[in-house]
Amino acid sequence: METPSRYTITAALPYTNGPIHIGHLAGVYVPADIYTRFLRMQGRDVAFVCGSDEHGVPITIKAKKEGVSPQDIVDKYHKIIKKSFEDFGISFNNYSRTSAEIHHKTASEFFKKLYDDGKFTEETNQQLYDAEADQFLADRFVVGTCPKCGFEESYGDQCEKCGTSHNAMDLINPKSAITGATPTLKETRHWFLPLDQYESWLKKWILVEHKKDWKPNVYGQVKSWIDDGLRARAVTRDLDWGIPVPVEGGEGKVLYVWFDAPIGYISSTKEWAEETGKDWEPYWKDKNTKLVHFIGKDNIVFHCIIFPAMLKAEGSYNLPENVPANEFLNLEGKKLSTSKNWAVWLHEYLKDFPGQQDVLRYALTANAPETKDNDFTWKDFQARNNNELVAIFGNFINRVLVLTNKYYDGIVPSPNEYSEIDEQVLAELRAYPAVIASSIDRYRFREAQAELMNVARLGNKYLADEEPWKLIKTDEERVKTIMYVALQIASALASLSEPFLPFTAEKLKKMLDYGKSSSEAAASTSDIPSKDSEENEWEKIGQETELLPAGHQIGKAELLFSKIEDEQIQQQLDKLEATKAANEAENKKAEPQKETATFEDFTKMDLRVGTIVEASKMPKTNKLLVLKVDTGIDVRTIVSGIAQSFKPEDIIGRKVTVLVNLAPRKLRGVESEGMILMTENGEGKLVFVNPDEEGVKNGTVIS
Ligand code: B3M
Ligand code: ZN
Repeated sequence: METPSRYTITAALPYTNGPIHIGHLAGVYVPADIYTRFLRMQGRDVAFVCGSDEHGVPITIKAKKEGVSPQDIVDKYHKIIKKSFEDFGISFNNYSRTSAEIHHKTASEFFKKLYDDGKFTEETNQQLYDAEADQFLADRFVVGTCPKCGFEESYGDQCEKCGTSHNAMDLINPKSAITGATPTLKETRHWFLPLDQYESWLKKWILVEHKKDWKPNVYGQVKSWIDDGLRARAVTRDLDWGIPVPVEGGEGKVLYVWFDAPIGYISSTKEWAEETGKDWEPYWKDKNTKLVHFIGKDNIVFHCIIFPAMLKAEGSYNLPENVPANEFLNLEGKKLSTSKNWAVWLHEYLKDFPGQQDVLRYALTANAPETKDNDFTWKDFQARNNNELVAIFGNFINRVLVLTNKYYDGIVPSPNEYSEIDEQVLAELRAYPAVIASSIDRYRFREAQAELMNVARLGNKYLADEEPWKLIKTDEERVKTIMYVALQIASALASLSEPFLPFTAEKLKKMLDYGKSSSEAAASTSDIPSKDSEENEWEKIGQETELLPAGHQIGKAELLFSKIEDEQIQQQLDKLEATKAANEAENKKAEPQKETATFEDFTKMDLRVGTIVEASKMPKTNKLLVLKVDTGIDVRTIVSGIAQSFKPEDIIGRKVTVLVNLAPRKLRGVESEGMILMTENGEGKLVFVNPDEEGVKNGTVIS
């Protein structure tokens, strides 16, 4: 495509069944935001849209589990997710939600159009059914073995292991995710999108036309699906949560979530257009608009095959120019998981690292899973901050600001003649905008950010080599030139860092009193592009012009970044360690039931409530406590193996359950006359029997 007249940038709509974590940010939202901010800085006309994906089975499952309605769940998480995006500077033009009326209408009309145009096939066939739950089993309501890779916990519509998308009936050994039952079959009628009819068109469109410009991981996946042969996909479901099927015979059915969700991009654009008095249609239909979908790799099939086939079937929409999907980010070597709580949640990060959004953005981009799965570790996060943001970027800026204020009361000095080094440094600086732009254009955000850091390195090295703080005593005129050059580099950094580190850029611009703030930039470019009429900061850096003229007054130095201490990192590692322990306890299976006891057996046991009145450690052991227990019948001695869980002084006065007629026995020479009933809490620690105690699970043995 020649230079597009406008861009429609979409970022995957997050499922609204939990908050978002670093994996979401790294895989989708930070790259999409870098791309968009960069385009806006070039004066381009951009619609950057997203919203909450509020339909689908995971949400109904979560609602069932919590005993609330699906609407309660999506209301709760929509708010949290939206706030996280705002907090991290993800600069959507609009963040909508698929429960919005405008979306229901748009998706419904889209379906109706395809239906009226005869683009669907209708089939009545047998589908998996859970009689106990009185529910058809599709998508995440059913798990079983993936027919392609053998993974035993594949979902009905997609295998998380190999990414294959399939029909629930394809699963081997299916089980209901609601009751665990083996499903029966029941007849039902649905509408299908006959993907097989789009196969040759998809082949040409992707495998020929986009062979060169799509990322190899995306192209490879798509090719393998097409090579395997495409089959018709049901686009309706027998569920009650979703968008009602708007045609005859559709009663009691809703649109498949993956049919309605991508249409959410269109509804979000419409909502934005309505709010800002724009026309949404050119953003989706004008041939000179570039449509780009940012997604994670598990969404490739939906954005590269199914949604394009839907758009093609409709007929009037553009197709994506590119789908720069990322691979996955792991956390400390393990797959991120919402259900296992193996994650760094954005709202929690901000509590622990207030104001440090850019540090996370930076670390995630530096490690972005662009070509392969990658690992986030807290040590690396600390190193990126301390060794790069603080030691290079922050250090350079601080020196420039402090020295300019100290030597010249904050007024940019007039330079004298440039030395060869000055010329060289300025020439290098001028080359960076094009280098960074070229990486961003090719969706190589890690590379782009590494080049940005090289600009800071250039400045840092220049000052370290020229040592103005020494020269000031002997050659004041030379120092003026050095500081002038350093101030130009600092200004360039303020602009070039904006797509990556928007909060830092804003702060730096304020400190230098330079350029447009990012919020101003976002506001001005949401109108008509202003390429010619307004100054393009990015381009300016690449030209000869000075960025900060002599005589310009700058402000005071403020710290851009601060060191992250070992203790802070240890705290995060401890948090993960606790999650690991909790998961292990959760996975511990209940012990099998013992042999049947008759009622007579049971009545033989004399259980009483007692109070511990004395407690002391049994000499020379670390497991046993000697207790005196008031049983109501008498005060007797009981030896109990609980010394590792309780201090004697803490349990005096505790009420306990006592088996009083257990045959006495001698332990280390002390006669024990009974037993105190104990159980374990969620962390495997002994506790006195009190089933209400935090973490005590069903099936925990009392002994
Ligand atoms: N909600 C899947 C996900 O969050 C899905 C994306 C929809 S994009 C139209 O991974
Ligand atoms: Zn699989």
